[in-house]
Amino acid sequence: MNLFDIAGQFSVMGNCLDVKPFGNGHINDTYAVTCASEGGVRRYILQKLNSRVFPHPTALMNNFEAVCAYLRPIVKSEGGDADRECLRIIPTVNGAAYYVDKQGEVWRMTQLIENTDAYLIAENRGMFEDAGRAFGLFIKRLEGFDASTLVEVIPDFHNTVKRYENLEKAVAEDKMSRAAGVSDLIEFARARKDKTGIIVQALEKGEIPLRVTHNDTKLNNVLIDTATKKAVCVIDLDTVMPGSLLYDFGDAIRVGCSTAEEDEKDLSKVHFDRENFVAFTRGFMRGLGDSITQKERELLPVGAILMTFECGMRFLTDYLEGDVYFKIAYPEHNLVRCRTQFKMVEELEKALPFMRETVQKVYTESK
Ligand code: ADP
Ligand code: GN1
Ligand code: MG
Repeated sequence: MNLFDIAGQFSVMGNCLDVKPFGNGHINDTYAVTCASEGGVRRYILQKLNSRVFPHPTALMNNFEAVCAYLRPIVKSEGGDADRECLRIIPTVNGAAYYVDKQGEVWRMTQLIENTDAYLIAENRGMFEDAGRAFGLFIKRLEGFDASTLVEVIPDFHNTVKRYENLEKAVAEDKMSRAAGVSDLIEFARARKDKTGIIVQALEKGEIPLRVTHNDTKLNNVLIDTATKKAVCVIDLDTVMPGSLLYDFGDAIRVGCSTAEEDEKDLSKVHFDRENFVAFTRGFMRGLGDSITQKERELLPVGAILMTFECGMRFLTDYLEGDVYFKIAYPEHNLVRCRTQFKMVEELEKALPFMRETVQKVYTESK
């Protein structure tokens, strides 16, 4: 089946004129579909779900639909434009939330939100601050959502202790005979083993609340208005699950406070951007308002370190396992990504006192 036939399985307006690859996510295959009817031209996002990462599409799409349905009236009641600020699922011609092709691949469609862009690196601090506001607001808006109705699509997604165990398992199995070449990185991870439980234990002890969180808050998962450069819509809802807001804060800092891209080969370019940290913290706390607890505030800087460390471990694990999870463009891609993450961990560790002061300062300013 070609892409036009697959697009034709959905309730689009008019005829499909064009289907082309779009965006640069690491997991799903994403296409922009252009359709024309007498009413004009409309574009849609068509995605082939990564079935290895997401083996239970019904549960995933139920989560996705439930979150969108919950957010829409909230956005409207706040005077927002729900068609721009919330994703809308386009059902199949049979009214289903997704389509399964003859190879068993799962496809879904959403409306393409026009006049927006996704950024790998923020163009300026204001943009990153507003992305922070959008991610904070996303959590705040979902505060009343019953987390127990969401399926944990990837169990232990941000369980850093388990991510560490998975790395050790990959080292022990060493399927690709790559471990000897990365002993420095394995040692780097081992030296931080005792830190891996901080968030998990805080959740277990009830010191911080379990919330509905996004769990994948890199900058290109929020669409930015082309003209105003303001954050319009949080996308990539595949991993919306019960979690901690420290995950969302930390993962965003991991990407947005690095002076280089995730796969920069020259590590001398990878630094912690302090001003970006101030900007994001300000935006995130504004978005959350009173929702954030004192203990969560206290742990925000640790969240940044742990999420960066965890992501580095995931890239390293995937490299050792033979690149079976993240899309790669060349054989060492996951290794390069791991090195940038671990460099950022060092940068963040050095900046811990600064991050703590900043959180306190931003909080005091907001009172
Ligand atoms: P992945 O899980 O692979 O990261 P995403 O859902 O994040 O997939 O989509 C990949 C990219 O496609 C995004 O970073 C963004 O550039 C673009 N994109 C996704 N959904 C939309 C949408 N509804 N409107 C406009 N662009 C979108
Ligand atoms: C993946 O889907 P995407 O590209 O937004 C991954 C995240 C990682 C990120 C690293 C479902 O995000 O957890 O942090 O790559 N998503 C999943 O860039 O594993
Ligand atoms: Mg994405």
